[in-house]
Amino acid sequence: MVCMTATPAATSTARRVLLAAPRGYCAGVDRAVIAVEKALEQYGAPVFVRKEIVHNKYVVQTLEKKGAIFVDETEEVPEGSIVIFSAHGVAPVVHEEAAERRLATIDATCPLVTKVHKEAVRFAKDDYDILLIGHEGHEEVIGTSGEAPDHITLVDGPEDVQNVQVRDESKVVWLSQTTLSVDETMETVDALKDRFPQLISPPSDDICYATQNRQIAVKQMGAQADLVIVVGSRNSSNSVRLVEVALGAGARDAHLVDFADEIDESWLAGVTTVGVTSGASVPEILVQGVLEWLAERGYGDVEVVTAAEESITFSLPKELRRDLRAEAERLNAGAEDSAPGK
Ligand code: 0K2
Ligand code: SF4
Repeated sequence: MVCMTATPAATSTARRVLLAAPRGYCAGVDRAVIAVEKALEQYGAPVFVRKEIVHNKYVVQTLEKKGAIFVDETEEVPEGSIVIFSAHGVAPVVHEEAAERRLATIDATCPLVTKVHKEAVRFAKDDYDILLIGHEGHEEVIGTSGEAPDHITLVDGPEDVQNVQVRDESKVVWLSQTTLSVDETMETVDALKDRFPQLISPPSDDICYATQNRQIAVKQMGAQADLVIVVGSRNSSNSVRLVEVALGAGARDAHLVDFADEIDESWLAGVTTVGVTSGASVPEILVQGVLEWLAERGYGDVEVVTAAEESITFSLPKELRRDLRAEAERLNAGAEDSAPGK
């Protein structure tokens, strides 16, 4: 049994766990995972998903067991089937390919990623050079770049700034991937501004609220921790960033694990305070597994370090809402037809 309090204790030599809040699922991930589950209920298995719906091993394995089939490209999906696009977004060409193959699509792109796509389209239409700060090869960056490939240049961190070429220095804007380190992105922006003083910024933050809040929380918690354990998968950009931010905040040691059984006992040597958090694609059950593992080794006292409250939610993808409504109406009509007296 793990004991939890919400009040940070005074510095002590007793073993303890600091549990970051917020952590785990964001609104976009929750929506995307529920979209796959609802599609399986509504249409029956199999339902195809292009790429991992979110970058988490456990989520993918769990949905596979329920009948989801994960593919890399739409060409692997049999004609006429249903395919769901992941939370990270897709380039317009992927929608075109799906239409050519007569696939029924459900777009689970997070609305906050779609917002960045729309910014890219708008600035490209106004003929800006768009400097997209992000990690090369990441699905979100591929999707956003695909909105305006002739106008977008990827800038993969501060060290990449020297390589950037633009057509007109008076018409340059930066945008970013939603799941980057806030501090490193600002370093990149500063370096870009040194090179292009007329560079303009996105109309609102591209790094999303969830990424920002999880970094603020891990900074507060990491500053007091000897060891930070971040639950998340290796291909999860925002989870990997949490490890870096924890170390930057002063944690002596920090590791990323998918599951509690990946924790190495040797990490606990000389450790009094363990910080625990999780990426935006991580179900809480995995964090609970880590807390139990720690409690079994004397770290049963858990204090929650709250950096922000989150209440944002997103409605399901419109294709699903439409079909779920039609199904509800059909069931209602059936119930009325069979009602007593009919
Ligand atoms: O952090 P990543 O962008 O790699 O993605 P996930 O770990 O799947 O987290 C959810 C973010 C999805 C879109 O922003
Ligand atoms: Fe959306 Fe942010 Fe979650 Fe990505 S991390 S799915 S942008 S809320």
